[in-house]
Amino acid sequence: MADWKNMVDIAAAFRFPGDIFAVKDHFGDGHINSTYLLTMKEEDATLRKYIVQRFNRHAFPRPDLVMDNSTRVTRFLHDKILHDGGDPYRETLHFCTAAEGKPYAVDTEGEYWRAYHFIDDALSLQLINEPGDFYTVAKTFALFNRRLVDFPAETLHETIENFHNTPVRFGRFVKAVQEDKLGRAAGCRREIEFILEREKDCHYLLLRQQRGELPVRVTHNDTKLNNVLLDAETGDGVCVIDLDTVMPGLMAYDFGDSIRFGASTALEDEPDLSKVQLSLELFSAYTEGYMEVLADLLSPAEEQSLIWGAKLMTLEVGMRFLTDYLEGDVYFRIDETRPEHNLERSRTQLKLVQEMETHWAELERIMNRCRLHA
Ligand code: ADP
Ligand code: GN1
Ligand code: MG
Repeated sequence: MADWKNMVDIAAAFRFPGDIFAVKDHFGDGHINSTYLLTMKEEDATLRKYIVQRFNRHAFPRPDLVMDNSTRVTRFLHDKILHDGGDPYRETLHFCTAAEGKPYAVDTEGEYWRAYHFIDDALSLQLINEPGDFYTVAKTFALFNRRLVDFPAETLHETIENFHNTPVRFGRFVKAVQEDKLGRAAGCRREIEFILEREKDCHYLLLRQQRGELPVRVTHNDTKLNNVLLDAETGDGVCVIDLDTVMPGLMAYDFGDSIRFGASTALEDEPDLSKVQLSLELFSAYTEGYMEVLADLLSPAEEQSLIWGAKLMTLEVGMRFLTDYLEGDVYFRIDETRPEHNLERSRTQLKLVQEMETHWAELERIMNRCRLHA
């Protein structure tokens, strides 16, 4: 494996004690960075695991700023968790330091790497089988937002510009359709039309933020189900991971992205659309857990924005997958045996948008019920 040699240098750069015992590549299911599980054998034969990641520089032009955000946020969380009587080494990430105390190392090819301690006896899910697990995931993400409520959001760097600026994402999509570099647009006319018909919707959240109706908070911005670790034995929420996009944002982004991914009855890239539905049961489980932790903190306008968050985060990612398909799969990693992977991903998202529109009144009813019970 080409990366093994690389891993020797990385282990040395982070001064991990011991010798490399095992390297597992393609660890996790992320679409952007490259994740490895590294096991070191220490002098006394102890095996210690680390998560090692190489930054995708196309997505993250300034890894140093990403790490500045991540280290400040995790230090802040560390103190909060201690204060709450929790175990900070289990409930938040701990980054390893390299030369000059930096939380990243740069290899000879100019690639940026970072590493953190592996959290034992925990797992992340790709699909929900038990609604109770989704309720737990909701509480874990909501607690993350809650603990960061007094972190000064304005001091965080924007690690990816306009990350959840849906109108900007729409503009890039339109450009990709017009350029149609690979001649793929003819094969996805229906999907393109579906998105174009929703141009006005793209402005919903931003407009309310600009009018001062929605506060800017510290948000995670990538609240996929698999970015929460659950205790392998008890199923309790353990830790929110994947902090690269922690930035100033709206609560609706985090609530919305969780629903987008986790309240679906199928995987994000399920090719058989008849299997893809919005589960009202899962929506309800998430909303219940979320409201239990955050209801007293949200303004009425924020509360009202949450369902819109679900629709817009889903439309936005659907648009981004389709943009990438039209541009030749330059952003999201695809399975090489699936040339239409990004198109298939886009289709599941658009199907979910449609389902949300159809069930809008029910979603509102569930939201109101959960708020009253919280
Ligand atoms: P990606 O950018 O690839 O999504 P993540 O940071 O989400 O990277 O990590 C990928 C997977 O690795 C996670 O879904 C989780 O299962 C596992 N993982 C990540 N960090 C840890 C950790 N500190 N301890 C244990 N497992 C982890
Ligand atoms: C990417 O890195 P990962 O797989 O957690 C993407 C998110 C998308 C998601 C779709 C930095 O997340 O914005 O919502 O794929 N991350 C980045 O699954 O673009
Ligand atoms: Mg992840």
